[in-house]
Amino acid sequence: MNIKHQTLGEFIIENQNAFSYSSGELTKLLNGIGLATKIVNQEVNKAGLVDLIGEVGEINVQGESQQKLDLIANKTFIDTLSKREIVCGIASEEEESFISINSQDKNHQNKYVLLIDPLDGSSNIDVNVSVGTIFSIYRRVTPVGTPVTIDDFLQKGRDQIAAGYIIYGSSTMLVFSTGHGVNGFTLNPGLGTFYLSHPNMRQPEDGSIYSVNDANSEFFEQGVNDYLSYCKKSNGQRKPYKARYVGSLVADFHRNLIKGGIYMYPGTVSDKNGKLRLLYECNPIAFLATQAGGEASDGKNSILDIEPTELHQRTPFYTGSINMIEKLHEFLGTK
Ligand code: P6P
Repeated sequence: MNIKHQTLGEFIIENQNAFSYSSGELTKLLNGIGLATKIVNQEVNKAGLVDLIGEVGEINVQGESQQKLDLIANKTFIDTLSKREIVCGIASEEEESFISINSQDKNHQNKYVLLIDPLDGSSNIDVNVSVGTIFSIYRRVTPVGTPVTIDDFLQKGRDQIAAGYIIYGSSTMLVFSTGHGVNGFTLNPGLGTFYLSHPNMRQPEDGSIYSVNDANSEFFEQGVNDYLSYCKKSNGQRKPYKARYVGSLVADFHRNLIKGGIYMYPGTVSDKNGKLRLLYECNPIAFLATQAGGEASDGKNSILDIEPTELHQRTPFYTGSINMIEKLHEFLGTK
């Protein structure tokens, strides 16, 4: 048993005074996310045994076919956090609009809003490849005591109070930051407890792994393809980089965070903003990347400085080791 590792609960209590706007609410919110994660983890781990794999037969707001586990994960996070009256609003990849959360006696007193991709990479579930949950937390900007509005969700990534992801992989890990570095917790499924297994995670400044769906390269701008050619070339100093692409952002990002590397989802001729969603995929991952000493850009500017205009807006997305991002920008002519 990991008795030497601090538990998630102990860690949160020990560090809650460092949280911006230190208040019990953020502590409750992070613990609520930990609880919802354990419930989703159980469903993901038994998906093949009960009729939980496969598609629902519905299309979500993104125009993507919904997996059964997408809906279960979405409902689990929304129900768990709504019942605890911790947040005043939730926006989800699986919901067309945001959800205002208030029980009569609370009168919209909660301070935080949550944005979430409940199960990213869910098309991988049927083939037992790692999937993940991604979350982003802001302090509301409209007056406490009033219902949340879209303005509470359309905030720049730099203003996040906290962000993180869960990776349901060979082990289940919760990785998050409250603006004071990045810490990773591994779930001991036998005990149902998260233990601090990766304290103060730092992304190596350099790496030799690139993650991209190469099949789309004929539609990439020239600078992206020039950078990919650079990655594949050996020269006197180095061998070609390794190509690693799981098809789950969380899995690719987690590996590159630990080993060093770059993840790319460029825009294309037909989809200039690419595929990934700014508010609940790119911003939280960008927050973690920068907190760990890495970088995240849209090819020109920091992801964290993009002024959002729509809940489900997309952006080209490049994140990883800071020297790899800089080299990419050289090829894009945006350095
Ligand atoms: P493609 C999953 O749908 C996702 O949003 C990311 O997790 C993943 O990196 C990407 O899309 C995969 O997209 O077009 O390469 O299959």
